[in-house]
Amino acid sequence: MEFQIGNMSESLNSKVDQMSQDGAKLMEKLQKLDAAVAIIQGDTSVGQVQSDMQRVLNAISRLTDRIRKLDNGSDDVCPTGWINYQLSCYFSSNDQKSWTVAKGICQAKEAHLVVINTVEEQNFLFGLSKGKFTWIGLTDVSGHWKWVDGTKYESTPKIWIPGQPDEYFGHGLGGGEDCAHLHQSGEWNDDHCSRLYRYICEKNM
Ligand SMILES: [Ca+2]
Ligand SMILES: [Ca+2]
Repeated sequence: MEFQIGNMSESLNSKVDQMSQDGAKLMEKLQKLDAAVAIIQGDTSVGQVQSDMQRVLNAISRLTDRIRKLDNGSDDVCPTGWINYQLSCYFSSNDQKSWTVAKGICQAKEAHLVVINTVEEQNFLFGLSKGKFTWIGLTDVSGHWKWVDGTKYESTPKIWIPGQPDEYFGHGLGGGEDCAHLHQSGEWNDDHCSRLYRYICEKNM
């Protein structure tokens, strides 16, 4: 009996040993996993990838809508008076408004002041603006350049006239220059937001 108990406690001991070794290995793996998660969380490019992914998903959804419209035999992908380019519709104004009023007018049209996502879009917009000063949906009134639809400024092309934005103060209108517009060349300048320029609204097809 004593011998049996002795054997049992020996095998129990060895099982406990084994379990604590397994436990230690598990803990080691958890720590490695923890470290890996910390590295991923610290990697800001993950956020960028997520926002790129969101844009692709949005584009696919708009494309699906477009295919559905074409299927229905309707080719008017944009409202009357709007021009289609790629996955957006654009409204180019004939009247001239301050940047803030123009922004509100675009919103009332369920659109936003144009956001320039690619060089191709920039080239298209240059054609649309016909060399006239034209507000776009870019402002640094907050201290940083921001697109009106939340698109990250860092992720888009920057087509400033060399030397711009210069936050010029000498115009006597109060403050500097916080709103961006297409200049004659189509390149961008920052100007006083109260100036009356044409504007382009953009919305999804
Ligand atoms: Ca755009
Ligand atoms: Ca300027």
